[in-house]
Amino acid sequence: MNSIQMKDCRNYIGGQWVPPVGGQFRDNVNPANGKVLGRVPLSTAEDVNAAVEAAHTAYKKWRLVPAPQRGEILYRVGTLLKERKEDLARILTLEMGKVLEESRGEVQEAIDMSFYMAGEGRRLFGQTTPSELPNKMAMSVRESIGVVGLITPWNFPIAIASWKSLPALVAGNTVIWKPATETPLMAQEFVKIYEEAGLPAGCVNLVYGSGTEVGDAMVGHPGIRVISFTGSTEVGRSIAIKGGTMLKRVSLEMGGKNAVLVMEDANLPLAVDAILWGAYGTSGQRCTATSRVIVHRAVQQDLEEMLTERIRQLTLGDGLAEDVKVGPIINGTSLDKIDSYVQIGKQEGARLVIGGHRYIHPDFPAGHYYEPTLFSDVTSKMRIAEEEIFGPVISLIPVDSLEEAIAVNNQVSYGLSTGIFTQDVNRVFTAIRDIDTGIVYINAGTTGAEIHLPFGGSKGTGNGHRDSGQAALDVFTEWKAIYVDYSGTLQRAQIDVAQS
Ligand code: UN1
Repeated sequence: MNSIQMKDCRNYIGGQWVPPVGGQFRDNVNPANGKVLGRVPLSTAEDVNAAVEAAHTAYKKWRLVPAPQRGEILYRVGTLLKERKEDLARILTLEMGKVLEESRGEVQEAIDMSFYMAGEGRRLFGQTTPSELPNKMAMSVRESIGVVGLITPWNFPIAIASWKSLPALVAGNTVIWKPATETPLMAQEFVKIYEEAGLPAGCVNLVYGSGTEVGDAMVGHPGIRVISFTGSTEVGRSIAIKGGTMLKRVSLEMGGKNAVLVMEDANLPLAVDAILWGAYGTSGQRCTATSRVIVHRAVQQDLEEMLTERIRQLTLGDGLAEDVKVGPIINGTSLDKIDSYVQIGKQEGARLVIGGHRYIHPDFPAGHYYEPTLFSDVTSKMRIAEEEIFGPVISLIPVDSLEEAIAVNNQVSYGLSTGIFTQDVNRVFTAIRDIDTGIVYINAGTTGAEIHLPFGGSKGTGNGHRDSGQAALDVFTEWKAIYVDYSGTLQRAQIDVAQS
């Protein structure tokens, strides 16, 4: 049963597509209809060891390739992604479930990131600064670090992989990538593009498998200097602990409990559009999903009615169908978790306005669907207002002022993204100052980050690093400070400096 089959994905190590040493696989299932798309390797530490060895060999040369030339390869990656955008988007929907329009948007995110990081090949700016001594020059440069480990989630299988792999590579590192077991095809296609773009063998190595086996082996491998992880706070914390004892750089992007704040002067139709998109796009399976709506009591009823009316019109189904607005949930475990939170919400006394059940699709009974769900009269202490659900569930929390709205927004243990709807410029700037999340939107929902800005958050969401944007280079480079003394004498810093 475990012998290699046609539709099996393979690891990519040192430029070769190879089956996992232990020969174990599991099915890759389309969440929209339960159909098996192929199999994904369940690799072991042995595969990780081989990948690290290949990455080390490749690193010796790759670090010396001039960054503008590394950037050229990334530019070709962007061009190939662009040419194949439609095919890639279809594969993405097939194995992950998000609706086609969103899949296209996600592939576009990887295209944007490729061109952006290709340009970094000609920047990678350091600083020059005067020395305190005469005839001496001082500067700092970004240096590559070595072999880096990337652990990426299924909800944005190519965008997040692009946020991490492209800056790592342009900076001269080599990569071991463990994608989520739910989205192996997307990883395979992305790596094929790296291969075709001319990336030398061993610069990107793909090792499929579980977090407990492959992820753990990566974190524990002394040859991997950086771990960049996106996933749950629970797993992120354990990576930080283990990586920390080995003095690794660990960059974590974890959960969210994002809110849209709707003030009494808000443009309500606009807020409704944004909330629906933020909450039910990707079926709520985004770190940035809108999961709380903190609403001024004066407009609570209007907002609730407008949302309910629009939720009724949402079509659930296979994301490949153009009329479908809400796709499936990734798997049965996630579906159970979402439903258990809905039960908790009811027990806690929240008022279920609409939704609240699994949806059995008449054409796809084996698919995993959950009705877009809205709770109202939620209080900020309820678990549904505090914990990440990662599904299509919104909690409406009434408040009486901007100050209270911001306090409720900030009281959760996460800090990723917040949107606020108000027409008042004074409130806008107060909100920008006092909201404690890493991303703030004014008159827009909680999703829609662009790749050239830092992505990430505070508290339980992150540990101070950022994906994407210039900030991503900080994860994958080491600063080197360089002093060039051309005085021909011993000049002692701090001592041989003329005092005034
Ligand atoms: C995520 O949910 O993990 O801003 C990433 C957004 C997307 C990225 C989301 N551009 O919603």
